[in-house]
Amino acid sequence: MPLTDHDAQRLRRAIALARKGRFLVEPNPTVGCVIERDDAGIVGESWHGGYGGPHAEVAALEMAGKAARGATAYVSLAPCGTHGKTPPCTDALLEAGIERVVYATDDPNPLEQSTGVQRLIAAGIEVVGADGELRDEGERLLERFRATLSSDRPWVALKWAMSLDGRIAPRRGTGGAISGLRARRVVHDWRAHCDAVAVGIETVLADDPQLTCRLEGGLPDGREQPLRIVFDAQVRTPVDSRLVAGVDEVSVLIFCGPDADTFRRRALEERGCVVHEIPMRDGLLDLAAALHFLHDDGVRRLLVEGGARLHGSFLRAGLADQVSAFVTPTLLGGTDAVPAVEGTAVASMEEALGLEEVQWRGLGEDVLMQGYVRGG
Ligand code: AOF
Ligand code: ZN
Repeated sequence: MPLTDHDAQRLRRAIALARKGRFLVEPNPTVGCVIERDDAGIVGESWHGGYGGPHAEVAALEMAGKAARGATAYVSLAPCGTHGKTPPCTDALLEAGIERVVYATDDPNPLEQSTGVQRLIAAGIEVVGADGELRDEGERLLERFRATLSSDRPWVALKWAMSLDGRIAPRRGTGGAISGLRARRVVHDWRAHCDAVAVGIETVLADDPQLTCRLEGGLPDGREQPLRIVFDAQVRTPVDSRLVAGVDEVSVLIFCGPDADTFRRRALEERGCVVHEIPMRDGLLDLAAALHFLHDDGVRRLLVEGGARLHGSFLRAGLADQVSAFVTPTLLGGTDAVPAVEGTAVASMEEALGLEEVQWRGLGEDVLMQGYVRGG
């Protein structure tokens, strides 16, 4: 049976919902889902809202509860039939008593190969895939996902909080929170929805960060603390830092250069840190080599939380995929305050690095601005 006009309208709604997951789920696809019953209208709708978190269908089914029995599920992507970080959506749909599934486009994940759709059909569910314009719209949601499927490095999200005059600290070597409480809570949620969090050694020395997710309600269901990473060419991470102090609970990986001090390296290893040597490139750690290593280790989403040098290096190497910047209404003033991104500036506005699909929202007094790095 082809799609009705009503189906098309609901599928469009699912596609619009999917976009709410932008900047939160990559390298996973953004997916939206609407659940509707002929007699009761829309009983549930949601989207994939965090990497490693519930898929769109599962979130929408949770909202629908018992009302999902006998309903149609509209999904922007064919429901998954395999077990990734979360159980297959097809199981959840069948268990909830969904009788019809309408989806916009197929999942290009080679692990999927329509297993979800086949299982639904085998279970006697009516499954309808869109074609034409609607399928194209669904496909457009997957552009970045397709690119990441063949990538051999993790998705890299840069995050910083800066004053209104674009500074992340008053002076080199100083730290302290710039953004407000609401913004900081958001960051803890991001830490729960990535595989690893990275900083540069200067940030460790200035802030002594823990880099763990410390949400009031604890870690979200099924999530673990992210691996904590320090880019530290000379292994200067202090053995009495908070990172090292908590290594038995949450792992620490330090990337060092070939001429790192053996004594300091051994001291960190004895404390339980993993120290991995990578080559240098132009006097700095070779970030591409580090990312390949992380990808081999199963890291798919990496959150980079500073400092300015590390941001600059990722951007200059073309290895950053998204920027998420909190802007706070304070002024640090002066050229000696630390800028959000260090390195040599572009020569002219024409060379400036632009962001795509830019989105902003207020969080208390702060503004969160996010975008995809062009060509990232
Ligand atoms: C869906 N609904 O909302 C999404 C899907 O590791 P996991 O469990 O999050 O699985 C990730 C894979 O699941 C991803 O590569 C893609 O194939 C599919 N994404 N599928 O049914 C969703 N996000
Ligand atoms: Zn799924």
